[in-house]
Amino acid sequence: MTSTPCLFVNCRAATMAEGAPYGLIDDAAILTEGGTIRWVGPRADAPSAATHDLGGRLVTPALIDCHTHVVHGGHRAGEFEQRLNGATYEEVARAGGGIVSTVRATRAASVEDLVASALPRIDAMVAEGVATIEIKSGYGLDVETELRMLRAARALAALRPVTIRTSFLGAHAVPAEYAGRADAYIDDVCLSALHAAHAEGLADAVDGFCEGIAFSPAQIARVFDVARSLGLPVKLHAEQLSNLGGAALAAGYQALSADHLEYLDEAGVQAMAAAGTVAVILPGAFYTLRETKAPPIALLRQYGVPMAVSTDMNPGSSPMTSLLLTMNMACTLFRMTPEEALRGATQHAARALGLGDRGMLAPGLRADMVVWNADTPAELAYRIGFNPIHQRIIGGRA
Ligand code: DI6
Ligand code: FE
Repeated sequence: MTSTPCLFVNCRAATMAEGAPYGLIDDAAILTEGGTIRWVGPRADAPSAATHDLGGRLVTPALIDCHTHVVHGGHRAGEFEQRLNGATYEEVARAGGGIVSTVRATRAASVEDLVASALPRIDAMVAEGVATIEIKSGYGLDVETELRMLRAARALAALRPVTIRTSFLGAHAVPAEYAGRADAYIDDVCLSALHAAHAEGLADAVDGFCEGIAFSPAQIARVFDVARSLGLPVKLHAEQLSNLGGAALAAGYQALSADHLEYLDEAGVQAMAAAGTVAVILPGAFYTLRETKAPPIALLRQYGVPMAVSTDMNPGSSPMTSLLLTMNMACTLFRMTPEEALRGATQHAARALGLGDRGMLAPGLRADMVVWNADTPAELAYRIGFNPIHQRIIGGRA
């Protein structure tokens, strides 16, 4: 971390401050010191300090991927291929595919294995300017493996210039050994694992999957009650495949976010707006599952619910690491604007993680920034499969 003040000049800064579109400052200067932004504004008004010329390029806050399952064992390319060769969902499941295959592979993996397999995916994210990544457990579904996943997530933070935030997702699926006994799974495994994860400082938040194929609102509420008693914030996979009222349930717990939301209704939107819960939009899963019902973007906009966008990186429904492509998909598939997409990968993603120290270029916030070979911020969502990154400045360090 460099503590000498540095003035980044000759750049267009998309500060994401409210007021102007993208909070754009055309000929901007950004003063950093000790890993923190001290001043942002027009270059003509800048305080004097040693300068660093950014060649007229675009600068944004570093990107934030606020919903990932990037730590997991194995992959599911085989079942992807089987399906495209005509196998039915049932045939794939009978051949040991689906989420259970990821659980099997994750249980067989050591912390070192999980770290090694996640690293190339983390690197792909970092290469696109992502500097904060949320990582969930949820493919262990037994106490030890849930803890191993979270330990692997924590270990990754020491290996790359990223902040990792963990979410305990013990309520992701009912493992085969508890088939038909979801309540017993919650009591015997999920809540024990949550207490153990909290005791070891492994969980920054608690997540769940509220869905017919996963857990009911009542079961999720039991997990959230324990989260609340431990002082942990919650978030929820809600309304992805059907409407069970998960978003309103989460909002009732002042959730940081409700995620997916394809089947969200107006009452759910209102509950989220009242609670200040962020809507995390996940177009990668929508695309992979060939879902046809889009989340209610216009309603979320109308009620002023902040929208984040994220990869949902996971081996089943969203084997995608590109947050830039996610931004493009949010625009093309869901008609979000390029500005909403960029706010969704910066300012609102930070809020979805409860992080008040990043996501914008403003005094007092972390100096996590990305310099792009781009003229305008809309280019970030506009291009498909192209990475215009020029440079990362993490903790003020160029
Ligand atoms: N929503 C999903 O789509 C996935 N998990 C979740 O909470 C599916 C995860 C998988 O298939 O591995
Ligand atoms: Fe997910």
